[in-house]
Order: sequence, then C-alpha cells, then structure tokens
Amino acid sequence: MAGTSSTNPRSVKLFKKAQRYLVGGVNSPVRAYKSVGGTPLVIARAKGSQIVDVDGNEYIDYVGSWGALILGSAEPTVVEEVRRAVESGTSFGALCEAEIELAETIKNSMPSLEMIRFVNSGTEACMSATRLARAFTKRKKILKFEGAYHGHADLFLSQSGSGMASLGLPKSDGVPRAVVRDTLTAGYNDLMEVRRMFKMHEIAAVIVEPISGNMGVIPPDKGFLHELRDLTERNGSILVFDEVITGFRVSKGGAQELYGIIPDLTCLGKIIGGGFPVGAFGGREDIMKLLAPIGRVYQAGTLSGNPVTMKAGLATLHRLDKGTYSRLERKASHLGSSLGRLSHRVKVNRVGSMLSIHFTDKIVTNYPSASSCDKDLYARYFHHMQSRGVYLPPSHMEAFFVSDAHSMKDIDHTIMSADSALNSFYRN
Ligand code: KE4
Repeated sequence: MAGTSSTNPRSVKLFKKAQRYLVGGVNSPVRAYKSVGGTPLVIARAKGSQIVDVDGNEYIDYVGSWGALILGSAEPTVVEEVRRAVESGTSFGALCEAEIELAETIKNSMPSLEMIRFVNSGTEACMSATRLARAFTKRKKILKFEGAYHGHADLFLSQSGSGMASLGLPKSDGVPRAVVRDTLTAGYNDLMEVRRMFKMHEIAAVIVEPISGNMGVIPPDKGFLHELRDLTERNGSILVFDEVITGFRVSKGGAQELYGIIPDLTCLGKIIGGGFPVGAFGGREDIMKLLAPIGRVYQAGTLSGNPVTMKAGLATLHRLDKGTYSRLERKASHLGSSLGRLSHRVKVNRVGSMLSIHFTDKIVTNYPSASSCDKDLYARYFHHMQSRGVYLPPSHMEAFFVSDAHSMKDIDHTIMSADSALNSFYRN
C-alpha cells in the first residue's frame, strides 16, 4: 500500500527528474500536490477502478482523469474500439464518419446541441463558445461565477473588480487588464448580484457550471438556473452551460436534462472523449452557424474530431444506459451518505456520481463557504486516504467521481478508511 516516501521511492525519484524538464514536474498545476503537500504519485497503469503507481502500490481511483473515466480505466469495449481505430489511422485531418456519429449521438441525448463543433479541450470549448456569443449579440461583457473554472483562456482568468465597477481584474500574470475588463464575476447562487449586473451592463453571455465542480461540488440553489435562463432571455444574452464535467456525468442529458433548462450553448469535454483529449461546444443552429466556414467567427483545430477520440467517445456513450446511471446512483449515494454520517464536522455535497467532502460544520453553497473550509484537514485526510490505497483529488476545491467500475467493496473500503481518518482527527 502507498504511504510515505518509503513506499513510494520510484515516485519520489521520478518526480525529482520530472522537475528538471516539466515546470513544477507536471503538465497541469493541480497534479503537483501544492494544495495538499507531499510528493505526487507517478502512475504506471490503471484498470477499472484501480490505479497503480510506479512502486506497484494500488489505489481506488476517485479522480478518474478528472471526471472523464465514467466507465473506469481501460474499459474493454473502449480499448477494443480504440485499438481498431488506431490500426486504421490515428488522424486524417479530414472529415471521418466517427465524428458525424458522435455528434449525432450527443445530439440524441442533448437535443439543445442542434449543431456541434469538436475541439481538443474544455478550455477550447468554453473559449470558442464565448467568442461565438459575443459575435452573435455584438456585445462584449461576459458574466461568470466566482469559483467556477472554464479552462485557462485569458478572458476567464479574472477576478471581480472592486466596488460598483465590478470590471474584471487579471487573476493570472500575463493576462492584460484589457482582456478581462469585460469579464464580470458574480457569486454562484447569488441572484441579487446577477440581477445587479444585468441592470448595470449589456451582457453578451452568462457562462455557468450548472453544478459547480471546481470548488468541490456545489449544486445550484432551487430556481437559480431558471432565473439565469429567464434573465438572459429577457436581456437578449446567451446562456452558456459549461457541462465539461456534468455532461453525461449526472445524467445522459447532463445537468440541462436534470434541471429542465435549455441553454443556448453548451460546452462539453472529458466523458465524450472516453479518456482522450477532447472538448465540444454546440447549441442553437442560428448561433453556431456564425462559425467558420459558414460564418465569420474563426475557430479551428488540427486534431479536432480525430477518429481515435471519436471512437473512444462513442464506445463510452454507448455504454451509458439507464442501468449504468442507476448503478452509479446506488454506489455514489451509499458513499456520500456514509461519509456525511461520519462526523458533524464534515459536509458531503453530491449530485449523481460527482461528490466532494468539506471539512466544515456549515453547509457549502458558494465560493466563500467552500474556500473557508479547513484546507489543512483536507490535506491530512488526503494523505491518510492515500496511505490506505484511496486516491483522491489533491485539492479540497475539486470534485471526486464514482465510476461504473467501482465495486461496493471499493466503496466500503473507502468509507472505513475515511472513518479511521476522522477518528484520528476528532476522536482522540
Ligand atoms: P480542459 O481544458 O482542462 O480540458 O477543461 C477545462 C475545464 C472547463 N470547464 C470545467 C467545468 C472544467 O472542470 C474544466 C477542467 N477541469 C479541471 C478539474 N476541475 C481539469 C484538471 C486540471 O486542470 O488539470
């Protein structure tokens, strides 16, 4: 089992070497364990609900490539489809049948995506959808929510300005103030603030994670999404659902099906690529048709719609039937309710098979309440669980995921490990 560096010598050694070539030793910051401390595991392989590090330690994987692996790792039908696709050529840089099939499959489950464009990341999807919304409305202002993450495009790396101005300020070096001055930020679930923004600004689009997955999991308050739909409709603004996490995760039709809201544009990623680099955006035909080559909104991508990713996505979505979602619900609700019962000082938020645990005795409904949870206790919990063979996201502001490959044995081991962690924190 994993634990201190004494059981992870190869991870420690490889991470040292990684830092010579990769900035911070990683290719995406959250993987560096900055938020929880310690040395990141270097993963050798994964299968089903298990990942194995380079020292041969096995873990139950709740990161699941940040939500992409709803069927678990190396799912046999996905692997077989990918093997066949690879043997027929990995990328044509031209139209292939698989991208037509995947677009049709997505539209069948999410009819609001009348037209679709595939890209290679969630960032590209959200960035492109926003560009489209600005072109369609001929407006500049974009309203996002505090604590949301829509990828690392410049316009999203903003924080709310001070006072009434509320104009965006850069949240990252290298992002010019001019680029984020048109990015407005409101509190998630704060309709007062949203209404104020609409009174003060002509807004091109509101982009929202219909269920927040980047400050832990935070579901929308009752009526929040409906009012966003109503306000955007009444003000001629575009409603963009960022369903990069929630798309096909919380239901076959995503959060828009769960809450009965029809957005104008939707961004997807993760699950639709079956573990391969992917993103997609789509929605109302009258908006999407502004995209090149029909319209004047430029967007392009070398590997967009490549046959391997498309086949991996198709194989994945084809497995997502009613039975899969009821198994996911049964396992995730057992896990979530059991963890929530371990202590009144722990709050578990859950929608479907996306969950988060917060070390607090207050309910977590927005960024302030999420960010004020005990981050140090989460770090201790993270390492305690890792030492018991349970691999969680290395940040208290992320979601964790149950896949169809997780067994009830996995879930029960996780609950027992969490119980022992909380015993060591609170009861002695
Ligand atoms: P990518 O560009 O990382 O494919 O997707 C960006 C994105 C967009 N929208 C939402 C709601 C997202 O959650 C993401 C990316 N998710 C993070 C984890 N919360 C990816 C992990 C990482 O950054 O390494």
